[in-house]
Amino acid sequence: MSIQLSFGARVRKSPFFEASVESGLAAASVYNHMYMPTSYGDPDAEYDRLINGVAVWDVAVERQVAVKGPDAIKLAKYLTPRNLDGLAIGQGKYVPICKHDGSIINDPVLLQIADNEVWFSIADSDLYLWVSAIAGALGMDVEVFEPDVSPLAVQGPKATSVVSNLFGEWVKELKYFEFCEASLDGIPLIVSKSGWSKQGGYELYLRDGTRGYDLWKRVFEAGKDDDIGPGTPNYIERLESGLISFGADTDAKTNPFELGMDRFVDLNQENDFVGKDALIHLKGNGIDRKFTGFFLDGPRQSKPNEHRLRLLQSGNVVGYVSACGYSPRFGKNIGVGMISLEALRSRDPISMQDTEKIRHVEAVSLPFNWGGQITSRTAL
Ligand code: THG
Repeated sequence: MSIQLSFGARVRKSPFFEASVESGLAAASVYNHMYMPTSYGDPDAEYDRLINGVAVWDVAVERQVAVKGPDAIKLAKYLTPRNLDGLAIGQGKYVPICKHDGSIINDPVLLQIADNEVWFSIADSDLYLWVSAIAGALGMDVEVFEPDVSPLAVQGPKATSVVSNLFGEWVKELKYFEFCEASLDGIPLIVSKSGWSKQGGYELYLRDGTRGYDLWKRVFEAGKDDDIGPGTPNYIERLESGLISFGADTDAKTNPFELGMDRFVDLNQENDFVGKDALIHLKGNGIDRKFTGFFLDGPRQSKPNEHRLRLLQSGNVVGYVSACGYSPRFGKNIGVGMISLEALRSRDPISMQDTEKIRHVEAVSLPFNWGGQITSRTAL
C-alpha cells in the first residue's frame, strides 16, 4: 500500500509528536484515537537497539483511564477477573478486562495511585466508555476521566543506565511493574519498571502534556554515552517474547484462557466481577482454540503482514496467524495466532496462506523457548 494517513484534529497527537518527528519518524498507526509511531525507517537498527542498547518509544497512546473517589478500588475489583486483594500504591498489575460473556476487551496495566485513585493504562479499545458505563449503572461514587498523562518508554539492556542517570540509583531497586512519583527539572512524572518488551526498561509517565519535548530531550541527553536512539513498540521482539497485542491477536470472542492468561483470572475469589459466571462456564467446558507460536518455512519475510493469515489443515481453515516476521534470534520466520486444539492434536501438516505463497507451519507453545530444545508440537 502506498496511501498516506491524513492528519486532522479528530486523531490526537502525542506530547512527544514534535520531538519524534524531529528524530526521524517515518510511519505511524492509530491507537486509542491517537497517532502511534511505528517506524523510524530502519527496522533492523531499531530491533538491534532494543536488544543490545537502549531505545526511546513514544507510547503516549497508552492512555490512562483514571478512576477517582471512595469506590475506586471497589470498582477496579469489579472490572477485572484478576484478584486485586494485594493491590498496593506503587505496584502495578497486568489485568485482563472481560465483558459479561467472558471475552476480553482490553488488557491494561493497573496502577494504584492513591488510596482513592487507580489508573488503567490501556491497550487499543475505548475502556473509558466501558468503565464510565459500569460505574454509572452501579451508582459507584467515583469520577472516571482521562488524565493528562503520557508514557514514554525507555527499553533495552542499557535503559537502567539512562534512567539512573536521570533520577538516581534508586530506580535500580524498583521491582517489575513497581512505580514511584518523581520529577525532572520540574517535569512531573511517574517512573515505572515496565514496558512492552522483555529486554528490560522503564516507562516514564509524563504528567504534563506541555513538557513532552523537554522530557524527550532530557532522556536523549542522558543516554548519549549509551548511544540512545528512537524506537517503537517492536513488532519482532514482541513476537519473540510472546507478548499479547490486543486487537491484533484477539477477536470479538477471544477469552483469557485461549490467550493463556489463566494466572490472571481468579475464579475462586469471593469478590464478584464482570464475566465471572461466563468465565466459570468457559473454564469448565475447556477451550477449543489456543494462542500459539509458529515457525514458518520459506524465504525471509521482509515486512509485517497487513491482515490475519489463514491457517489450513487438510483443506480446512483451522485458525489464523495474527502477526509474523523474520526473527534474528531464531534465524527463522516466526508468528503468533489462534489455532484449534483439534488441529494441534492431529498429525496432519499445517500451512499458512501468505499473500502469494503457502508456508509450512510448525506450531509451538508460547512463550517461544530459545534456551535449548525447541518445544515441539507434541508438547502442547
Ligand atoms: N505499558 C503501559 N501501558 C500499556 C502497555 C504497556 N498499555 C497497553 C498495553 N501495553 C497493555 N498490554 C500489555 C501486555 C503485556 C504486558 C503489559 C501490557 C506485559 N506482559 C508480561 C508477559 O505477558 O509476559 C508480564 C505480565 C505479568 O507477568 O504480570 O508486560 O506495556 N504502561
